[in-house]
Amino acid sequence: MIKQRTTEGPERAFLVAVASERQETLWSAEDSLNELEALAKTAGAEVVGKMLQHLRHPDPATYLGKGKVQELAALEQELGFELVIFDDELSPSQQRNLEKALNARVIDRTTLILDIFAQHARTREGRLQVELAQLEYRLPRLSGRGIELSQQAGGSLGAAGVGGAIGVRGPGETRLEIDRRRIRNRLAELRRELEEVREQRTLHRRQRAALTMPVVAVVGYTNAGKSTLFNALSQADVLVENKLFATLDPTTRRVVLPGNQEVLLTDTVGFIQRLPTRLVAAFRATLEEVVDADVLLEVVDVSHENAIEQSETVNEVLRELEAHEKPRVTALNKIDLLPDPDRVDPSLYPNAVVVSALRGWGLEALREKLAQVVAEQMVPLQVLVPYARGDLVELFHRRGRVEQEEHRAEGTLLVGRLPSALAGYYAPYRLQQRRGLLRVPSVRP
Ligand SMILES: Nc1nc2c(ncn2[C@@H]2O[C@H](COP(=O)(O)OP(=O)(O)OP(=O)(O)O)[C@@H](O)[C@H]2O)c(=O)[nH]1
Ligand SMILES: [Mg+2]
Repeated sequence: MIKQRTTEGPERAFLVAVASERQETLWSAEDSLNELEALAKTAGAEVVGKMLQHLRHPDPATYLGKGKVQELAALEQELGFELVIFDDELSPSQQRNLEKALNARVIDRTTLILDIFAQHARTREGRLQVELAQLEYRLPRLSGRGIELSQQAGGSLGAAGVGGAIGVRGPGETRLEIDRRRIRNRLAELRRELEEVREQRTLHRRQRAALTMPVVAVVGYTNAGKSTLFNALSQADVLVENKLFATLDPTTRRVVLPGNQEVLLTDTVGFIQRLPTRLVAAFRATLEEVVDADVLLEVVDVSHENAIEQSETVNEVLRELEAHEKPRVTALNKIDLLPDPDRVDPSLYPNAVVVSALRGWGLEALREKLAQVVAEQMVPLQVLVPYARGDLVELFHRRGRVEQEEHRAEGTLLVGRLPSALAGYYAPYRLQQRRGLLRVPSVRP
């Protein structure tokens, strides 16, 4: 039986992790458990205790060893928690067995992350994606326990996931009381709707591509300060919170970099370790912003004790998305929190600049670095534009980077770099370089 929530206020949660010998990631079980605590608090729980067991392998039936399960049941009597969160993915049978042995509801890391996503999804696409991911995750876990689940879901789920119990909130209308057949139907419907949204998005992106503005995607671990930096660079007003996954839906703004280079800056959802691939897939549309970007701006919270693990996790996710080879600028953020900022070694990261997004430190250097890396993505061009085509001179200034400009008798000489997509417009006015001298081509329009 699943215990109903008896009191208002935060759910009391107990956290559990197993440190197995076969360490798959570079994260230690302790650090991961601490992160789980931050996640649980973000979801609105009050964490009343944590437990870490060292095991060769997690127990296939109960995840924890039998003795530890008993210990946990005793702690439950003592501390009175109603929720146990495991820092791993539990199999459906492990979850069932644990719920039998305990009075409390049992959820795993993935369910918790999905719950936070559900709370933070704002756009239609975000909501669809979260619901899809939740249902896909729940479907195999439904077998034989439909009745229990409908009791659990009854009444505790408010609209838009507000006020529900952790792990069973959802942004859509779908609730656990519906049976598996209805879930399957809903899944098909969601996929269809998402496909529609995706088509619109592709269209939107094509229109954007026609603007030929380079796209810079802000990426990084959750809570690294991406939205704060995004706001500082774009004077935008994106929700900034000391919470994990405050941002779920991508936001895009036009930003003018030094040298008048315009770019589209996109704020994105944060990454986290052990985000199941399935989940990453559900957020494909959101992450397409990353896949599509010309340049990545990675934000690293250098004040975090796991800054290296976090940055490596970001690399892993980028690799999964096949975006890890894109040109990258790194913002080593929250430098204001370090007692000894000089100890940060920017040479460890690609094109790194030390900043404090919150205090506005280092932003000019970062903008310069971004302009430089964006410019490297452009083709070098030397043109002599007749005075009648002032629009092309203006376009070069707006979209490209002018390194030299001279007003000659025949027109305006421009030397610089331009997105390759625009180079065609200047084909009639191109100059070739010979023996270091600029020469007007013999064939003129
Ligand atoms: N001290 C300090 N705090 C910062 C800095 N940058 C961001 N923060 C704080 O870090 C927290 C997270 O910032 P966000 O900008 O929401 O981080 P994010 O990377 O967008 O997080 P998600 O969207 O949740 O993945 C907030 O409390 C910010 O105020 C900084 O340079 N210095
Ligand atoms: Mg954010």
